[in-house]
Amino acid sequence: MERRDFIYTIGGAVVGSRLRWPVPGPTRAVPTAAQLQWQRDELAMFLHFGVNTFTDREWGDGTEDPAIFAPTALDAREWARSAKRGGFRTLILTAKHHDGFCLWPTRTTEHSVAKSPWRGGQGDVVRELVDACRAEGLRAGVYLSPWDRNNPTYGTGARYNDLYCDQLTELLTRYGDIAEVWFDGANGEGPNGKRQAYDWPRVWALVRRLQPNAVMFSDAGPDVRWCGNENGSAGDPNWSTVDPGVVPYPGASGAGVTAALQHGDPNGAVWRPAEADVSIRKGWFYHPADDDRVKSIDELSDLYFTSVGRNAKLLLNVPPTRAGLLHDVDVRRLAGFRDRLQSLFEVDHAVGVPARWSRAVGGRAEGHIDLPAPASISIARLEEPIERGQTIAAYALHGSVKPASQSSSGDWRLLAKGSTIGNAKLDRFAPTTVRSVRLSIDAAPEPASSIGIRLY
Ligand code: FUL
Repeated sequence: MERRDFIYTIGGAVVGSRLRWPVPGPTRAVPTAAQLQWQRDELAMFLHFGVNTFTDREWGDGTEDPAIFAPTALDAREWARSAKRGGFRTLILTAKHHDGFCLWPTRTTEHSVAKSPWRGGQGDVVRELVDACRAEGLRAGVYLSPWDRNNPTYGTGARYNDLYCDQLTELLTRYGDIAEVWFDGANGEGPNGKRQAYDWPRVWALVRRLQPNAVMFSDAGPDVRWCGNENGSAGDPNWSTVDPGVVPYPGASGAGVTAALQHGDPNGAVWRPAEADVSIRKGWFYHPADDDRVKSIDELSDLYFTSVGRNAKLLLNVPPTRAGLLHDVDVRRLAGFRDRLQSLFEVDHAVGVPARWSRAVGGRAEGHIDLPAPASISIARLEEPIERGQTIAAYALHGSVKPASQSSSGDWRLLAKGSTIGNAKLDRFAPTTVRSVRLSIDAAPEPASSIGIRLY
């Protein structure tokens, strides 16, 4: 058996240790360049903003007067700066929520910012968001609610589909690169409500043609999937591969849907990683009554572990106020969140340490790293090279106070045990002083090619 030692680098710097062994090329689904970028960004910010901000509601009914949309000091640059300070890489705006009010001056309906007093009816929130993102080096995304409670064509089938595609066309041709298009599966129409038969293949093909580098989000992807809840908590295990037949369209219900969204499928033919959406506040829209219910830094940091740390991406909603600004409390929490992550992940004790693997047979493998000196660690970050797909189904991480070569079986203490790894798996454990760690891969549908290990 061939024996090799490796370290690996990202952006030119040695960032961790990597156990690596030779395997044939991947036969499993792999991400596109856009999906890879999307996941490596780790954090995106959601901005729920619109007439609900002014009515204090979560779901508008579509009868709102556009004149109520009157932010007094809207500053998208402030949103972008706060997002950047918090470590977020993409901002996704509710260009249209279920109430049908469009935050850009659309030709498709009168129900838009063009009929509001804001900026004298000349305003365009999507434009301001996109410009702010460009200025801060961030990506922009749009949420366009399929469910529309204002438009008279909603429920007619083809006519609404035409209108929806026209709205998408405006959003995807007027503003340059859009990184993510978010399709919400919600539809609260009761049994007597309108039923719209969406033409999803047409919608997806349109987005692909107009913005080939954008990822599309919905329950059913096609590029990234909902994680099955709105708590920011991805499944464990969490495979980035899915069986596309289980959730064929956004909002689909049925046996196995929730489990498929939460966990993916190790044998799934399609790469569709999970996005974990959650609000920093109780609601998605800004409500003054929620000012003392903003998630704490501890809670935000926990969310990082249950989303990014479980092979998902975190989409955190931070809703602008009626002024059109992020609330001070939220802004402080975002900065505190970033500072917390920075301090937790400041010192990687595995940086530059050569990793040795001792066996790689079938789906099983084992390797170790020796640290230069004993170190107290309490977090492990494991990483698969997902550009080759995702394969690990079970692992265990042990630590010893002695170098691996001097450790007998009684010296190894279990630090963490888990199932999937994917882009990142974070495990927290009681602070433990170790000189070496041993990683065993106990199950994998295909042998993994390498695993990154970082120890904090
Ligand atoms: C849900 C919507 O009904 C909520 O209002 C919010 O937009 C959330 C992100 O998705 O389905």
